[in-house]
Amino acid sequence: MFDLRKHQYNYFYNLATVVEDLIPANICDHLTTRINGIIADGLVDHVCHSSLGTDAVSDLGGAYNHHIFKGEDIRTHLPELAAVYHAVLPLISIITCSDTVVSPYAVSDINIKAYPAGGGTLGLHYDTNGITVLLSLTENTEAPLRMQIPRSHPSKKEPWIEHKNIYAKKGALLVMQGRKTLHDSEPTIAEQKLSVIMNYYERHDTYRHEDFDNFVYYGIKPAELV
Ligand SMILES: O=C(O)CCC(=O)C(=O)O
Ligand SMILES: [Fe+2]
Repeated sequence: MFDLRKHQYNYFYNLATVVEDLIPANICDHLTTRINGIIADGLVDHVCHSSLGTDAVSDLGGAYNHHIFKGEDIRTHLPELAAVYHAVLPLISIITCSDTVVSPYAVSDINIKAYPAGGGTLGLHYDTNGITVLLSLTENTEAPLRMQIPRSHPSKKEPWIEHKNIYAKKGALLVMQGRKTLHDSEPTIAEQKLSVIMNYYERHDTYRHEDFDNFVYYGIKPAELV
């Protein structure tokens, strides 16, 4: 049974929780086949750059190598994923105990990052949006999402970082406080990894740095924050 308290605890204390078996495996496989057809037809961009990040976009300048489906690509080719994005909003709202809203940014509201086998990756960064939700379409034994969770306690002299690796489970939904945890996607070796990224905000806070989308989608180096 769905254990709301467990998800709220994990979301707040561990900065992420995973709701398993949200979408049946055969539906994920069907979506994967269509996604790979769209990539093979050259209809979506390949993001491939490294060392461009700055503090302005909360990025540490790692390597990026994945195909990207932007908001419009999803609405054109995979409209059912846009429906999922809207349909799970109440679930996200109760897990995060927040007045969750869908993103007002049409390029980045819902994306797919398709990491190819043999080096598909995403550099170390914080997310700009308050609530990040990842729907995994593949089951992976490699290329985990690597999270750094900042910890501190009055009984300890220094704060410390806890490292956590989360491997993609087909059909699972990960709900994460992406602004509070540095994270990346470890390079793939032999497997493809497909993440559907759904960005949500809280009603009172829909901030997004204006250079961020040019950086992540088009590899344009952002200006420093002044
Ligand atoms: O695909 C992943 O595991 C991570 C994706 C991510 O961090 C992002 O899109 O901001
Ligand atoms: Fe992220």
